[in-house]
Amino acid sequence: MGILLAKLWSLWGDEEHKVLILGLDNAGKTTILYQFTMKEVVHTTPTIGSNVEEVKWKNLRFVMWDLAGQDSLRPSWTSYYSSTEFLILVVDCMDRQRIGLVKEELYRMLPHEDLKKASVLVFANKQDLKGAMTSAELSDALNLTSIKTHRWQIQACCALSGEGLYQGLEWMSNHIKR
Ligand SMILES: Nc1nc2c(ncn2[C@@H]2O[C@H](COP(=O)(O)OP(=O)(O)O)[C@@H](O)[C@H]2O)c(=O)[nH]1
Ligand SMILES: [Mg+2]
Repeated sequence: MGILLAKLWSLWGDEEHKVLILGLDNAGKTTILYQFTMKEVVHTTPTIGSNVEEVKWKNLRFVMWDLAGQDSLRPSWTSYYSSTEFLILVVDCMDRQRIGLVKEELYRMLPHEDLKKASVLVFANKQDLKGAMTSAELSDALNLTSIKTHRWQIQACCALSGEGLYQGLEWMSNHIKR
């Protein structure tokens, strides 16, 4: 009975879905989190090296962790991995020089035990800037089509205007694993 109730409850969408927002420093992670919370704000809890916010979308509750992306802080990402349902990788599409580094970080994360079940949403950010990589270019650069172990999606966006961000949320809501 308890299990049945829990299941019904989860169908009503009251469970939390853990989301990690990762990417190099300056990619636009915090801007994206801020855009999401401006629309459906609940509360803020800033902590050292990360921000966590609850984002409500439709009848779903996403708990989003925005982790600091500086070199020295990236190794600490693994301590946040457990029970992650979605990984949002934010990429600065003007930063062609560090795209190799982004790729390295992505393929370092994917095999991690705690991320096995996570779906990956790549935000090709800063599309408003002239000369930014398109999502197709970014997809090639990251070789996304080679990823068979995780469900993934790439979405072009501009975190400043919010363009594209909700398509990303929409994709996530459609890929909640029950
Ligand atoms: N032009 C442009 N700038 C952006 C965009 N998203 C973020 N930025 C800027 O990029 C810088 C880094 O953003 P931030 O969210 O702090 O990056 P984080 O280090 O990944 O958290 C800030 O100056 C933002 O205003 C975007 O879509 N277009
Ligand atoms: Mg930040």
